[in-house]
Amino acid sequence: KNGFLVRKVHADSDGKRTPRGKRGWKTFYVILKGLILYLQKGEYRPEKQLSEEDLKNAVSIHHSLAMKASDYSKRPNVFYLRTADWRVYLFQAPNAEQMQSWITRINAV
Ligand code: I3P
Repeated sequence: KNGFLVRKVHADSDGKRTPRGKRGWKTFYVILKGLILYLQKGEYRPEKQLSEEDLKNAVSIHHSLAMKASDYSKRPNVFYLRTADWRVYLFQAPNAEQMQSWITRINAV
C-alpha cells in the first residue's frame, strides 16, 4: 500500500516527548513494504532510490499499533502509530476511507 500522508512526530523512542521544533506536520509519500513504512520526501518517483534521509525516516511497524486519533481534533482523518519502541506518530490521511485502510493494513502486519 502507498499514498500521501502528513506526519507529526509526537514521541521519540522510549516514549520521550519529541522536542519543540521537531513536532511540525510534514507531507511524505508513504510506502508500506513488509514490516517497514518508508517515508519519502518530495515528489514521488517510483524509479527514485531511497535517500539516506528517507531511510532515516523509515518506521518499523513490527509489533506496532495504529488507531484512530479520536482525541485529536485539530485535523481530520488522523491516526496514531505507536511502535514497539514507544515512538508515537500522528498521520493525517487525505480522507476517512484512506485513514481506515492504513490502520487496517498496518495492524494486519
Ligand atoms: C509544532 C508545530 C505543530 C504543533 C506543535 C508545535 O512546532 O507547530 O503543528 O502541533 O504543537 O510544537 P514545531 O514545528 O516548531 O515543532 P499541532 O499542529 O498538533 O498543534 P505541540 O507541541 O503542542 O504538539
